[in-house]
Amino acid sequence: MAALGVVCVLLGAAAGPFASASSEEFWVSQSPAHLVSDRARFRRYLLYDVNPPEGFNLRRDVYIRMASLLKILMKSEEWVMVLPPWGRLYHWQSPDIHQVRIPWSDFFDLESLNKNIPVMEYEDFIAENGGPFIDQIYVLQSYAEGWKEGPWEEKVDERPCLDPPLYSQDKHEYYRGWFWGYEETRGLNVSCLSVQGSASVIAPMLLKNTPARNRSVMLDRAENLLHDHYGGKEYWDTRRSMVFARHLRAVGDEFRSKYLNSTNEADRIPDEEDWTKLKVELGSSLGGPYLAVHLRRKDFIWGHREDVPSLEGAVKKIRSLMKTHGLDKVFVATDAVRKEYEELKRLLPEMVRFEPTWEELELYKDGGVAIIDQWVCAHARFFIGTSVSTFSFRIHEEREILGLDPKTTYNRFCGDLERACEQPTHWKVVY
Ligand SMILES: Nc1nc2c(ncn2[C@@H]2O[C@H](COP(=O)(O)OP(=O)(O)OP(=O)(O)O)[C@@H](O)[C@H]2O)c(=O)[nH]1
Ligand SMILES: *[C@@H]1O[C@H](CO)[C@@H](O)[C@H](O)[C@H]1NC(C)=O
Ligand SMILES: *[C@@H]1O[C@H](CO)[C@@H](O)[C@H](O)[C@H]1NC(C)=O
Ligand SMILES: *[C@@H]1O[C@H](CO)[C@@H](O)[C@H](O)[C@H]1NC(C)=O
Repeated sequence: MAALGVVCVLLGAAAGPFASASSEEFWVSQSPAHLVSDRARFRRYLLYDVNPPEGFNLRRDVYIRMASLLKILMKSEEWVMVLPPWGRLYHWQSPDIHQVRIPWSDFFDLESLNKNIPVMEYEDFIAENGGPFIDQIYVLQSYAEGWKEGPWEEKVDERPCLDPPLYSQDKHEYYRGWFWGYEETRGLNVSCLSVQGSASVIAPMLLKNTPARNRSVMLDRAENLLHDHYGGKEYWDTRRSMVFARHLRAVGDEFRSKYLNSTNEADRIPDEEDWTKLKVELGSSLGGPYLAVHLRRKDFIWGHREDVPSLEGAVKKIRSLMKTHGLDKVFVATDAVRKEYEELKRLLPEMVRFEPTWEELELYKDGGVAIIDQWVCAHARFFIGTSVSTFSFRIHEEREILGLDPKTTYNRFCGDLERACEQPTHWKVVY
């Protein structure tokens, strides 16, 4: 039986060709078994994916939760995190641009990530594993009965799948699914786990499994696991390790200097590449001589939310902030659709925005452009964002890491008619 064959190959440290799949293009015929170090040979792989509608910035948060799980697993065994390729995100709508199977190195600095936990790209996993097979997939879900009265309890149990599974068996009894656009990937087994609690709740279950048969484990719908210690040292270690890719930082820096008269030296922003050595006194950084704004629109205005301003309201606030802080330049990051953006430009003609050429967009993709926007916002003397946008939250964190004064960071626009306009919470870095 085919499934058995795969198990044998994996047991044999991916050494030989795999008969029933040998005709298929994915098969790595030159198995690099002799190149694989002992450590690699015995380590186990943690893969994960997130509910498809979730955006880029929530996914960054799920990475932090998975990293904390990985740290727990590594206390008992050798594990490595396989980074889920980016793609098919709802908000990444630029036409004619290929936006699937994007490796993490397009957006983040892998060397920096690796200083926190061992990580590898999915394609490297395929090569090291000897093929695109995932031994065990757990689809995480809540409990059918919900959270009953009584004290909060952390638990995990194997349960029937509540939703129709997103994986279907092919004629070889392999499970096929989205797998980040890697159609050739197969799961050997899929089952559902009801979970309630933080990421660590699932660790005993993964450690109990026999490694030889469950070397690679994927947690799908990983957002169902919560943070172990939101805002604690471990949270911040992982967050700080999520340094943007060097080429995107370089584009952002060039833009700052060219259009906003902003350089690290003049802005008193530390020039440290290594996040493990970057520790700044809050308020010691000054930031560039501009106001930065994150105006989240699209679905935030379709819902007519009362905590989101009209464009007129936003521009009024922008003008007043520029005056108060003596800033004559304003950088705007926004997802506004063209028509609304033109209206904004009419109301605020002096605004500066990062507008990629088609070539640049193709190169950096929507995710890279969003990162450049976040980078420029993170370096401003004063920042104001949009209520409960994770995009704005990630900018807060970046500014906190850079050591800007919290007063210049935790600000948000208020809805035109909003009465109690509560401002964002200050989360201090724990080193
Ligand atoms: N370039 C750019 N893109 C933006 C901006 N605001 C939103 N976006 C895009 O819209 C997406 C939605 O925002 P995210 O924060 O990532 O999505 P989310 O996790 O659903 O979070 P919310 O903002 O809370 O909805 C982002 O990933 C970007 O692709 C912006 O200011 N600049
Ligand atoms: C699939 O995984 C479930 C849950 O771990 C397990 O009960 C079941 O025996 C597995 N099936 C196979 C064929 O390995
Ligand atoms: C993985 O481990 C579980 C639990 O120990 C087991 O039921 C399952 O059969 C294993 N999966 C494979 C593919 O062997
Ligand atoms: C740029 O900033 C420097 C101070 O860092 C200032 O001396 C200079 O006048 C500024 N240039 C412009 C064009 O605003």
